[in-house]
Amino acid sequence: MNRIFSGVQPTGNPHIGNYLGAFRNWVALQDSYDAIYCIVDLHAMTIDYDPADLEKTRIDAAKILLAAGVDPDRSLLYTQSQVPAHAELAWILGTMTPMGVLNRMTQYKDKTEAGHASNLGLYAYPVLMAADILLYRANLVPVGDDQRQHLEMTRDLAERFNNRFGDIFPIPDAYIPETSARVMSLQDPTAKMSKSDVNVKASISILDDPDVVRKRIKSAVTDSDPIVRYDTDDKPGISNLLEIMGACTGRSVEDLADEYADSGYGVFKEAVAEALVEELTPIREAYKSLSNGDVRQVLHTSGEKGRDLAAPLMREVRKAVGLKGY
Ligand code: ATP
Ligand code: LTN
Repeated sequence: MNRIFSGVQPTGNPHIGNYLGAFRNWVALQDSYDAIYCIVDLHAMTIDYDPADLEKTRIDAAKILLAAGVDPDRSLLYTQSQVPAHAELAWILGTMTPMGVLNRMTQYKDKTEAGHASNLGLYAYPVLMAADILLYRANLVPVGDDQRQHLEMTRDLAERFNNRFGDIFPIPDAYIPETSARVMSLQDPTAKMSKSDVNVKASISILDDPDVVRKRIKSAVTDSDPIVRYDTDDKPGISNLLEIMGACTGRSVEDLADEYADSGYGVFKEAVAEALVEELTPIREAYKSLSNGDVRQVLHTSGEKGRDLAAPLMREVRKAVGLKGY
């Protein structure tokens, strides 16, 4: 079976962008792939954080993924720091990553411009991400649209490594969904919905109560022309809501736009909110039924399996680069 790998940073409250753009596909792809899912705690350390919070957000992220349907009997779910080979492979890949390539990565620029302190970890973030993926010889990486550039860099690094040291890594493909790959902020529909947005009205968390979901959709920024139409340039707010509803109902945005064209924004927004409530309710309920102890057990078992899976690949890599052990 082909392998998929993906990761999420334990940096706060996961939102519907994370769910519709990524987690939902992680769950669906378990049927046809050997799946490895990782809470990337080493990545989360690249911006200012509180160690006590990190423990909570790691468990919470894992609990949300289990509640959403990641099945620990079929897939691995663990934290990156449990498998030290992620960091070792990142170092090796870092020695073959040109500075020019890292200078072109937009995330470092975006984060430092947003006020995050610059540090080597933040700069080298994409190299660690490449190591995550290549460590398990993943073929497919389900992510949201914002990870496109990192995936391109991962493919280039795999090729660079293979050309120099022999064919060790498959070249991984990104799996980016057609709708909802970039869920936008509800307050500024030209910006991505983000965990770090200080405006609480801009996003909906996966665990938000139905009333909060309804309130947030109701106050979503739209435009003054009352026609519901999919047009990301002229009507980014309405288009975002159409994408959210499309992802929740399995209907195309065109089909939904036809149905709600003349119904008025109020009625349309109510329908979007109900579709979202229906999608999120089972997850919220499953989340409540999971204990932190259950989650720790899953992480522990998967972490062991991850270390076992990574060991033979790392032996091959060490040998290929001239670091054969004694
Ligand atoms: P955020 O911007 O919300 O802080 P992030 O991009 O830093 O999130 P993660 O939480 O690690 O990072 O993202 C987990 C997954 O969710 C990734 O695959 C990412 O591409 C996807 N994702 C994040 N935001 C969105 C969004 N607004 N729409 C669709 N997918 C998203
Ligand atoms: N950078 C990703 C998280 C991430 C990831 C990965 C995703 C870290 N390592 C490997 C896919 C594969 C983000 O969503 N911010």
